[in-house]
Amino acid sequence: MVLFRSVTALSKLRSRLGQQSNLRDSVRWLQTQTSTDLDLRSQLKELIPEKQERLKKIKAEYGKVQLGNITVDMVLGGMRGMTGLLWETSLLDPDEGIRFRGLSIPECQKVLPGAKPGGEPLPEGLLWLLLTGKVPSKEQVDALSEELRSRAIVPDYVYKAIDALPITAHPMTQFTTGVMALQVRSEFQKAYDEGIHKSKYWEPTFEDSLSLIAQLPVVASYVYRRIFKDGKVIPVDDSLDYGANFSHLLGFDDPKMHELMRLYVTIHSDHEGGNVSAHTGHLVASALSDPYLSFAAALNGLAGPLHGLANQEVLLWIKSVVDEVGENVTTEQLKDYVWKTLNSGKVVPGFGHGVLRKTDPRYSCQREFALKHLPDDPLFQLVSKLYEVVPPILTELGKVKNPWPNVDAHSGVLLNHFGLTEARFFTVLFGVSRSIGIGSQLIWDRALGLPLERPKSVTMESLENYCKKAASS
Ligand code: CMX
Repeated sequence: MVLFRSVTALSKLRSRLGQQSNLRDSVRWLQTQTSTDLDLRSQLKELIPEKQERLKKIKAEYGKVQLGNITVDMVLGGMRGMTGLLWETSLLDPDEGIRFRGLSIPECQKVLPGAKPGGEPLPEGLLWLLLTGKVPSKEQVDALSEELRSRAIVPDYVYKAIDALPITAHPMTQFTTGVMALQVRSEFQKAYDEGIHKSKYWEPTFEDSLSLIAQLPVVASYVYRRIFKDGKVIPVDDSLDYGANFSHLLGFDDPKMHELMRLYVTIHSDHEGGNVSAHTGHLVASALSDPYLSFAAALNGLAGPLHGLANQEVLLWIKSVVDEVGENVTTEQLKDYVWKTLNSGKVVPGFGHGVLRKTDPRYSCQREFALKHLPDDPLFQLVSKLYEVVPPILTELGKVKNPWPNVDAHSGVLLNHFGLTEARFFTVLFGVSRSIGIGSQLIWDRALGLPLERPKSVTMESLENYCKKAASS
């Protein structure tokens, strides 16, 4: 990569020399381009020792401080409310929603560079923020865009592995197969085989994570075009940023769709560490599985209907409402449809959350986007109506802890509006986005030397015996 960066800088210099007569300017420009300011890896190298010291101090000074009590309900209830993971890149507040390195979504929209001033944040900027904790400049983001484009090369055997699956295989199955095939070139695995010292684990993890993030839009688009567009593949456009390029690779070049994709990838990137996909990636990586293996595992968790597949389920559910009742559905008809769904033993997709207790700000910012760009879209209007109809019904059930909509309640109708109508593909978009959060955290996992995860489990018998003993003493 160092070689690549020098070659890229030199070729840029050559083209600048072609454009400009002032050699001194060009040399000065080259100096700024190769400076560590624009290089994410160099930035991380500076930050890591400080964080390692901080973690050591926390362990030494506060190692015995209790973070809460574990109850039987928690053990039997999917570990809800049990703090058990260190996750640096983001933190979820039940009422406020997600904060990426301390910044809420509206704050990120304000401070992260867009393609144009005031535009939606560029996902590369978020990647920089998640990795370093610092808001990048536009120049830093542009340098990272270029680096990601240079890494967006997918070997032929990856396509062949996908092609071996029937076209009817779910897009997530095809996508994860592609990720597993990408693993063949893992730098981490190679370095480990060659006996790398553990203090350097983060370096090949960085290489793998960045390459993975760069390659995923290419693999995802291949899957999309293979299934839905007669296999005609579109090449990467060197003039476009990460989000716009992803949209372009899929076949959508409306500037509004580019903006949507930037926003989509940014808000789906990370949601602290305990959700199924993030936790799975972190768990698998704790065995020193490389980022490809870990991320493929994470994707398999994301593919479940209670997690990432919900964005597919929401659009299919909304379309089933339209098919059965029509677009101009009344509030009463909608209520009946929600009850019908619940009475048939299903969940209402896009509502509820394991941690959030208010409307998901990822939902709210997508609503803002819709109000700005597609206020008259009939499916958007239906989504708005659902906001009024569903929460009171879920509240009436008496058991739902959060009746409000989550991120998945909104994303599908936005994509559908711009022509990406194939709901079965949506979770793949979620997957591409998640690589930014999970990939960033995996680098820190290795930089901080986080250990193998191995919580204790109990049998029902041992749990009963423990509780009886506790009650009698
Ligand atoms: N529709 C119907 N019932 C719901 C519900 C919904 N949207 N949300 C929660 N419930 C039910 C649960 O199924 C559970 O019922 P049982 O006790 O009969 O099993 C009960 O209410 C209590 O659940 P909870 O504590 O409020 O929620 P959980 O933490 O167990 O589950 C979630 C969270 C997201 C799985 C759940 O709200 C759900 O199934 N929502 C619909 C699917 C969805 O939108 N998932 C996407 C979440 C965001 C993401 O990860 O991408």
